[in-house]
Amino acid sequence: MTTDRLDDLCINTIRTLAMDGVQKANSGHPGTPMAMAPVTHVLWDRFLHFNPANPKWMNRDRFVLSAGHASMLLYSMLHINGFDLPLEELMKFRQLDSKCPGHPEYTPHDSITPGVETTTGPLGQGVATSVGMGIAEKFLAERYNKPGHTIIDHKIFALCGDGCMMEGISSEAASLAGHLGLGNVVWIYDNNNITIEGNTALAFTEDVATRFMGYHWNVQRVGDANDLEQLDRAFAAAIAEKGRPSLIIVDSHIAYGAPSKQDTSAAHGEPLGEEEIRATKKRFGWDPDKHFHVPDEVKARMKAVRDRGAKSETEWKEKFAAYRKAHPDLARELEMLHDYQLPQGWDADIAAYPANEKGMAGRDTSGQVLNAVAKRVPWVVGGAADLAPSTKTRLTFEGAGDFQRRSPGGRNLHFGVREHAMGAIMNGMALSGLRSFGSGFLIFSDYCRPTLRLASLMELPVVYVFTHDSIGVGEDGPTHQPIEQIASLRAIPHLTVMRPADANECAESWRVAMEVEKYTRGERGPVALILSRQALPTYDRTKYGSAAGTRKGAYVLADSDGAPEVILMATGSEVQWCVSAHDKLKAEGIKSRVVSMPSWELFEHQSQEYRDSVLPPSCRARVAVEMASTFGWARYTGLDGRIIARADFGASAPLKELLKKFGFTVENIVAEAKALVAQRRAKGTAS
Ligand SMILES: Cc1ncc(C[n+]2csc(CCOP(=O)(O)OP(=O)(O)O)c2C)c(N)n1
Repeated sequence: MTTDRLDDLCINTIRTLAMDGVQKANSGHPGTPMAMAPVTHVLWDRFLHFNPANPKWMNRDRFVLSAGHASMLLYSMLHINGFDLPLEELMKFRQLDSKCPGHPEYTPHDSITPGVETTTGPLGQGVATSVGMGIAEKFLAERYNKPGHTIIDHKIFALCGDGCMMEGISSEAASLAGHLGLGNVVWIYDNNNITIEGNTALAFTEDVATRFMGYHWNVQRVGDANDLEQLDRAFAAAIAEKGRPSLIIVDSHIAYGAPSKQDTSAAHGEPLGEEEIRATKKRFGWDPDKHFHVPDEVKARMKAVRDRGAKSETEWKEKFAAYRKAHPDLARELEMLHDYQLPQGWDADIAAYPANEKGMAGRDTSGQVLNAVAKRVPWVVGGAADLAPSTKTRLTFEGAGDFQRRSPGGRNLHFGVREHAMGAIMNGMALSGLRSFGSGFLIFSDYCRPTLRLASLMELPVVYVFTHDSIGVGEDGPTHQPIEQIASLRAIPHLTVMRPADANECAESWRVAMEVEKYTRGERGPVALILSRQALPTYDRTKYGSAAGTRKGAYVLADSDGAPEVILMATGSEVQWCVSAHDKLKAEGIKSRVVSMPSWELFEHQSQEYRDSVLPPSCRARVAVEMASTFGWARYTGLDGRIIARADFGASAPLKELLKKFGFTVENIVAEAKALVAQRRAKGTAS
């Protein structure tokens, strides 16, 4: 058989599997897999280095399907290339517990689809994530390759459509990738002119090629998605380009081959229909009565692909064995980071902060702790969206340096004013084993929300440092004063939100951030540190509860003899007012308890017994204080409690005035607590 014929068979297998999968599920997106089948086939068959038997091979090339709706394309590719994804799974496309969910889903545990590199579906995320993978590859190659030992040299390919191109995040990420000269990143743009509402003429007439040239990308165009030789040349040229990322614009026809649905938006997201599928299969020389048909020649090829993959990895393993001999410590590091492990003693330099009434701003402590950790964990890499001087995230120890085109071993990444891409890039870096962090003002966490959500869905260990955490920013006014952000972050599953009250809680929060699975019963996921701009007193821990309580999410900081009559609970900068209120109440003969609650999520992971010991159910007089949205606090105050928080936006004024106006004062906390205690006493209940 000629290679041409085998190519055709593979391509049409991909197309027909996609048609059949979508038809059987009665939902999904057949058009793009049919159009892009030749493109992905040429890439995977001739250029991509992978081993289907080990989808986690460290130096594999990455393929990211940014157009996640075209998931049947990826599943078909994985199947015909010998991954552990049997046809039965493709037949269960979009069904409960199938390995072929509606959009590609990644988890670190390999539990869903072997070979899927990242979760995609929200358009633009995949391409932006690929830039993070590109940065990681450059960083790892720079740090770990040594003369005569090239251990890391993989490439990252991402396939996107008009939708990804329209989303702003692709512009942010492409701009940074161009600036950094990421020659290891190749995006393939499926230029089929069709989106859901119809032709792109409706809303997308920009010149994409010119735009990417402006970003300093190497831009090529393939005028026909079915021209395998043109595709071959374009991939070869993109791979040969070392100093710039590459964009290959491929003109294609959605639902290629479907007699009445080709080039229509109907083919984007609906099954083609039985009759149309029969007619299309006939055109491809397929038996229209056969479903999920994989010709024998394509099956036979699977073995060849498996053998090729095994050989690639074996050769690499031999290289790695020689590397291990020459550089045992570096080899160990690489293995460790690949498994998300941390080196022994990684937290040894984290300081214990002595009591200090004047204290430190949360962001300052965080900067110190981050530096202490990053110095000992060489694969901690990150930065800020142009706010490092404010978020205090700069790594300042000797040799930390900037990550730039000519210094890809630098640990400080300048994301630029691009919060959204920052989040996706952090995800891509984490997917390649780096411990990435990113930072910005809490108010702009909204700009990272989609990426934070994906990190949570994928349980990626990324750390967000959000500073300027409340109306405490004062004069900047309501545009910069977060209100609903903390509550909305708390609403994201698998995201651990931490708002420390003092320097030692902050140090503990970083410990949690680096090893979150230890404190969440094995659950990984991102951590968002919510930090103050203003100084917070450092508590005398011989007098107050131990800061180790931070790891449990909430703990008793200050207490009274005997059962409390009222509980004062707060997070972050508000805890200090509760402590002052506690002292005042004591002087008036009222027994109160102060509960510091740096993390609701961690608290919810504790046993009922522990939670009841901190917040005894019998004590219903409870006051919660947080300079943010009231939303959610009733969970802990109950119907009888009081919430001192904001149900509206802030205002532009000096902080002192705002605190008074909005009731964030010790006097107000005392007054609310006394009112509750008075009610209980009047009713004759102890608490
Ligand atoms: C952020 C985001 N917005 C909207 C959607 C819904 N959506 C899915 S596919 C699509 C159109 C994409 O068009 P294109 O990228 O050209 O894909 P094609 O039609 O070629 O398959 C839209 C709007 C989404 N998945 N993500």
